[in-house]
Amino acid sequence: MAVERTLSIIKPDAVAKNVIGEIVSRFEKAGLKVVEARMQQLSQAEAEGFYAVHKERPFFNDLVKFMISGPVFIQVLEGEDAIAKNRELMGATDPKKAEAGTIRADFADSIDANAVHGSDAPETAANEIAYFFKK
Ligand code: IDP
Repeated sequence: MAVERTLSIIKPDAVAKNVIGEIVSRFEKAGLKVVEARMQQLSQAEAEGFYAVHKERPFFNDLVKFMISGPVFIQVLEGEDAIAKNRELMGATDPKKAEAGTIRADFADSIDANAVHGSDAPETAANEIAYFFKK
């Protein structure tokens, strides 16, 4: 297994619930290391740009509105198989379908307000990390 980096965002619903620490702790216990992090209020343009791949989807406007509804906690996680490991810890997009014990099963209220984002593949991870953490 290769050491990878992936982008994780703790979304406004989870930040508002005051569970940043609990979520980060799950990453750390699974062997993922936080190598970059910051709290940020996204602008509309930043949220639209980040989710540009979904711009034709019917939920796009609501997704952007939700992502700018409060601050988010953006991190780069590093570790063996980090991309898949993070997705596993997150659980399914729809918390009703997420496995028990996953972040979304435990902290998310709905498919719209689903607590976390995580990159889904090496190429998107590289692009998403560069989007928020410009070197
Ligand atoms: P992911 O976050 O699990 O990778 P994606 O399919 O990339 O899921 O979708 C991005 C985000 O868009 C989801 O996390 C969720 O907040 C929102 N989303 C996806 N599908 C729907 C839907 O059918 N209705 C409302 N929101 C959705």
